[in-house]
Amino acid sequence: MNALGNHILVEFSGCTPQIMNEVSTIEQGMVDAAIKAGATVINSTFHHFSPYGVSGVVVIQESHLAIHTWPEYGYAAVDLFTCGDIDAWVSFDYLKEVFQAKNYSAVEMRRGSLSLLDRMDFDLTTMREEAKGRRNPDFYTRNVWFTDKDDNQALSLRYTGEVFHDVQSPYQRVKILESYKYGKMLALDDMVMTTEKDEFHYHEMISHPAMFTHGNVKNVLVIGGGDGGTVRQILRHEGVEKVTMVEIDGEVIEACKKHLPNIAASFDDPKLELIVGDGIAFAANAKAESYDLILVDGSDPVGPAEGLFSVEFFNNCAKALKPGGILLTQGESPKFNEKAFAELHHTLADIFGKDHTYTSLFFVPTYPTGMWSFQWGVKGDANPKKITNDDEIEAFVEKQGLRYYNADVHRGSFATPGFVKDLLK
Ligand code: SPD
Repeated sequence: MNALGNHILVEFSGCTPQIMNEVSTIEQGMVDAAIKAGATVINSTFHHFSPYGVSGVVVIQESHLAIHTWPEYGYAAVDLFTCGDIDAWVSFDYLKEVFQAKNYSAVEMRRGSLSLLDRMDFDLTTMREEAKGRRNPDFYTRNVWFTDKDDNQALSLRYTGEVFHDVQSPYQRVKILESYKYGKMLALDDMVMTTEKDEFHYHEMISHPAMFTHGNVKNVLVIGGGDGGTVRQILRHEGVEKVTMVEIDGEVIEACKKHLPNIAASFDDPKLELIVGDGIAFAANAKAESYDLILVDGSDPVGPAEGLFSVEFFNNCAKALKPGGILLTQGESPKFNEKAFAELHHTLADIFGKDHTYTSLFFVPTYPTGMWSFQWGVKGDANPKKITNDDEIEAFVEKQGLRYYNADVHRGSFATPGFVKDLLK
């Protein structure tokens, strides 16, 4: 070859969109494509973007293979840059099959034309000696990332590439992945919902503060909450007589029962009535003044959960609450979804009255920005900021082995930073 390297710039189109969004399939395909061409793989780094798109590089001893995908266009831009005797067309042929590309084109160019370069002599001895102590291990490390993001911010979790469950339900894409730091996690439409290791932050805070504010909850309605974590916490309270849970997507329940059994641990509880159905319609038809507590444990306001942020839905929930009842809903993040956060607060303030509307903040390390909220509407005079039952709370915390909630955290969760106060004005 009269050049240092060979660069093939490939356009794959008409590819299967699902494959273009499958980071582990793409990574494996790229690594195998390198190996099939006779290259030595040093390292691979791949990243999945939410809701779709994958970027990654396989570094080989003979240069690199790189890819960027646009699943929504069934398109992948691939670079096959090799040097030495590697025939990257072997990689090209292989990837064409893996991606099920209907159309493809490629431009090949030589890089580093030897007729234009002069070789220079230089002494490597000292550099080699210095480098001995800092050699990288000569095996390739998988580096696959899951990203939950909007246009400007993201939260990424490194995961093993292992996808235990991946089903497109009639409502959303239901995935269970294995993250390194937080264990198995549930993602809906590529947004993190819960993980084995931090689920207690969210599930303790959606349930116990309202339970201890009310003080005598017997009949609970949970809308959403398909992973089962919320009903599990509610059912820790002995005074609860009945929990009705309405989850629209049975696929979420099944996936969590199978792969997250410690969270989905209470679906067989005799106090639970589990309804796989539309929570919005359920609230519209609910008997007036029948629940002490309504918890809305939905996902973000896109896709099937959008209606869980509407005025009509909250009006129906308010009607279904008994006097003195409490509504608490997943309130989004004041740092990530400022608009949804503020609008939700104002919707509840219009329905319940400004003085009966509260916002609690808590920390979830696996949600973008980490700062998340629950928003409250109280049908009566209970004030969650003014609890007096600390002893009862601490005894419960101790007995149940809670790890996030306690009386101090209860009060502290209502402390609002200035920028949050501004959003709530
Ligand atoms: N962006 C994440 C919002 C998630 C709300 N629901 C989580 C479900 C946990 N039961």
